Amino acid sequence: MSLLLAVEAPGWLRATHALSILFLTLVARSGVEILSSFPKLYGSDHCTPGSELLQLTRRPLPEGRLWTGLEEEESWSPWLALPGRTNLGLGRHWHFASVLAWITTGLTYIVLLLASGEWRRLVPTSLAVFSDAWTTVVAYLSLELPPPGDPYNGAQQLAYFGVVFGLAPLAIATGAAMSPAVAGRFPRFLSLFGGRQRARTLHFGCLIAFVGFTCVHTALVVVHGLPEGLAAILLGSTESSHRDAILLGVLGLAVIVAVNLAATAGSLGRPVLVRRLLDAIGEPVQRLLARTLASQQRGYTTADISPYLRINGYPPAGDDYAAMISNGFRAWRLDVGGLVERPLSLDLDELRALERVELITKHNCIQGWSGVAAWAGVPLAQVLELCGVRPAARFVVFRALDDKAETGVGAEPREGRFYGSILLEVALQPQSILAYEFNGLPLPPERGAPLRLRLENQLGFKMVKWIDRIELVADLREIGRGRGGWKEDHVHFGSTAAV
Ligand SMILES: Nc1nc2c(c(=O)[nH]1)N[C@H]1C(S)=C(S)[C@@H](COP(=O)(O)O)O[C@H]1N2
Ligand SMILES: [Mo]
Repeated sequence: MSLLLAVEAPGWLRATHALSILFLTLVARSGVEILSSFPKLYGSDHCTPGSELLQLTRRPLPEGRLWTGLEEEESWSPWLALPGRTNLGLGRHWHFASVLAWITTGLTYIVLLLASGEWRRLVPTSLAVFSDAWTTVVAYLSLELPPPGDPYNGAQQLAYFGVVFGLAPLAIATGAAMSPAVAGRFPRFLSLFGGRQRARTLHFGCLIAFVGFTCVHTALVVVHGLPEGLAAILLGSTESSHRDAILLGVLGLAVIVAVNLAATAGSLGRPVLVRRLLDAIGEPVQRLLARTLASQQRGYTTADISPYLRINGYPPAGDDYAAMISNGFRAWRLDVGGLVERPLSLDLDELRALERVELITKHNCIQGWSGVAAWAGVPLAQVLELCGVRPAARFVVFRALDDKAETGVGAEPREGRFYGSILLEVALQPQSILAYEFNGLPLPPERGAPLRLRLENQLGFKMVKWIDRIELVADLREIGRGRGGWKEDHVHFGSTAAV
């Protein structure tokens, strides 16, 4: 009987192997949750409806009326997605926390692999590995066991090497490329993958490859002799007690299932608590990225503008907003207050008289869709300079005119005025603007007329539309439910959205 696993497996190798299985189940399931929010894959960053490469939804788009991206969201089962049932916010918290744990485990493994000389198991050192792999695959396909390797046969060595040094780094890189802060600061990195949507499609391909590898790998361990395989990878040697190995294997599986069940049930039952725990890991990383990676999007021209940019958020309902539209927003004013030296009240003409910035940039919605558009407006930094920010201020809060009790769609709770907040440092970045023009025309109502935020290193939900008031504050706890914004309060999005 040939052995699939090395006869001797050191403790650190067994521990990192076990932990990476656990973390990968969480990473994969929360990734599926994120996908459920926009279950469509594209080859181009325009995400033009109708040009999908793959669609995991049957629902047609609404026709003959204004529709929003949130109406494309699907609710998937908690047995598959973590946590399931349209919980993109919590799914993202799980994805980033478990991905950090998985990467830490993987790095530990690789460092020890290189330091211990065990890398020789994994890294092919001669071209003979290819012919050996071929012989091995032919043997498997003719339902025979290939001759034993030392410790692995060619096909095993290539597969393990490919997963550790090819697939895992690709999954991490394509994930990072989807971060608006990373893509905004390092546009060339995004081009490496042919854009955000190709990175996203590749990232999904990585999930399929991981699942495929896991199935084949497990099947081959069974074919080669499960008890011996388990003894080697759990207890360190094929000579170890097979009975103990099987018991430990069953126990390990039970732990993985229990952790997944607890993660799902906890997230659905106590979302605020779970979110707070996971935020302790994710939020500091997000803030660091948001502060240090200011967007430098520069490469786009009018030729890059998307034929159709999706919309999220329905315009304010009711007569007040309709009246504002019909009198050309002459009655509208932007109030700026809070921790400022000079409170301001500006109308549109006064805002237009300030410095004007024009941007052609890529918008990244938290759901996953993207698109390029041209924006014009006044740098937030200039408005903040006009009002004089007091030293105690740390956040900028933006109040909007839309009330979700009237405009909510899909899984959105039907309550509360929309608002958002950003770190003062993000507000001061050069591409953070208060936009009053979209693709060369005054902002249309559905885009946030008369004034909306553009923050090119953040996800779309941070870019509050229909703004009528800005406040500088030292602390977010007193505002709304105290989590930083309407999306943060009601659907558990993280309050900094650099990733
Ligand atoms: N006031 C308000 N602003 C909002 C929203 C909203 O619902 N209300 N949705 C946000 C989301 S999720 C996104 S992706 C962007 C979409 O901007 P767009 O409609 O111009 O594409 O607006 C953001 N700003
Ligand atoms: Mo969004």
